[in-house]
Amino acid sequence: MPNQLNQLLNHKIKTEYSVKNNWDLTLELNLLLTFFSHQSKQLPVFIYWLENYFEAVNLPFSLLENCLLEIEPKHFLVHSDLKEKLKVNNKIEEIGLCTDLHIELFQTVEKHSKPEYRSYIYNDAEKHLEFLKQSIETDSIILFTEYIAWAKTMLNALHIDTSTLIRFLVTLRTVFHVNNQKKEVAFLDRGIQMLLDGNVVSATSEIAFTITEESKKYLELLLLKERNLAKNYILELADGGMDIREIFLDVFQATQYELGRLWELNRITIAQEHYCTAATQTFMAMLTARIVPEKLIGKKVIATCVGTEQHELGIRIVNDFLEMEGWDTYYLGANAPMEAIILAIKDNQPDLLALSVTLTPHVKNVIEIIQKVKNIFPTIKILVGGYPFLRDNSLAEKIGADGVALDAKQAPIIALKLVQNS
Ligand code: B12
Repeated sequence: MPNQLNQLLNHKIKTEYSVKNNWDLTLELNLLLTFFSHQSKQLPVFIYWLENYFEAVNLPFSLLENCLLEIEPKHFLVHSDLKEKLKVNNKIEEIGLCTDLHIELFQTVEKHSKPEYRSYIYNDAEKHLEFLKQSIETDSIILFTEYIAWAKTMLNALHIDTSTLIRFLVTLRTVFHVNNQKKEVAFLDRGIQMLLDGNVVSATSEIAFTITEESKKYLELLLLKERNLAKNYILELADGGMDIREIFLDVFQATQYELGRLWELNRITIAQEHYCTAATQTFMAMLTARIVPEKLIGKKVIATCVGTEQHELGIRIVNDFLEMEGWDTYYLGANAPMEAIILAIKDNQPDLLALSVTLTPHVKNVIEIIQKVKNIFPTIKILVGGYPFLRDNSLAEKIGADGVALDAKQAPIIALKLVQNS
């Protein structure tokens, strides 16, 4: 019966709406019929969930009702008022509500029996909502769809089907719909439609155009646990005349991107990534010691990550490149609280503040720091960079930064322009 219903639905969608559809609602229809036959308390809320699914892809819900009536005339879908049940009063409640609704509807079909099931679902809801809210706050659908593509890639690599993700996004939509949160609904719809259209791959899972012969060889040695050979290879490159900047970007950065890709595709373990990253950090320090800085240009920079951001290699390379160009640098690294950054500015009086962020939810920390710094130190220029800025090229301007650079090669050029113009 669910198969028959699914076929009929798909046929109608194709013929009556000529919509490109990759729907397979067999599982959901099965659930609907089970809820019907047991007259379970989940039935009204599940019907509402299904309405949300249809609305997300711009199809009338009556389509399902008609198909159902055609196959089994006794069925009749009743609307019910769910406003009280799904009303959200605050952020924490929102995550819990999405989690509980999803579990209430899908625990049986997703076949999770582990006691940690709720915490898995809660963590996923928390992550999805963090990325969603930050993308909305910066009005950046690109950041959200890129996140969805990333989540899909990660799940598929763990052999979890895309439909599981779609189902969860519909649950979130259901909660936001009841609470009349239109932006959230609109962003979720874009994500759901994109997944149903297929051909979704995250930018970080594609082989980076930056990959080089040297980075391939270097990574190969590290993955073979040949740390010493990898070190010797780097020394060979440096002694052979390869510019340190080139080694940083064409070997280290390219390798880091490739490591991320392999981790995302579940082809290397977290330990392998940590091992390789740690080795690279050591070799970077080894090369930094060889840098003979240019004559100081009389400009000072504070370079730092924001909030709980742990990805620090990017800003460290930027800092080293600025130093090579004669900047006086004060580097804070990862995990820098806003108060510490403000204090460092008071102490050092820099011309430039360079802020790095990798995870989209941390963009809010950049916004907060920019606002605070502009308020207290109006003459300091702020340069930003990192993954969200690579994806959305209007983001830096939107959040009030003075400049953005896509990599460490661009950074000194843009940094100098900013402080010279001031
Ligand atoms: C190493 C690594 C880690 C290490 C970081 C160690 C360290 N000390 O830095 C550890 C293990 C801590 C880590 C943790 C996590 N990571 Co991680 N990590 C990476 C990895 C593999 C490499 C990062 C790196 O070193 N890049 C190399 C540098 C040189 O490149 P870059 O940062 O882009 O910097 C350049 C430019 O962006 C620019 N730039 C950067 N900052 C700035 C600032 C300024 C001012 C300017 C001008 C320019 C600029 O210039 C830089 C130099 O050219 C990336 C993969 C990737 N694609 O980056 C994943 C990656 C970033 N991590 C990822 C994830 C998911 C996580 C975790 C959430 C995982 C988890 N479940 O816990 C946590 C989050 C931790 C946190 N709170 O920050 C995802 C993010 C996906 C997404 N869509 O958001 C990625 C993309 C992996 C993947 N492919 O899935 N990670």
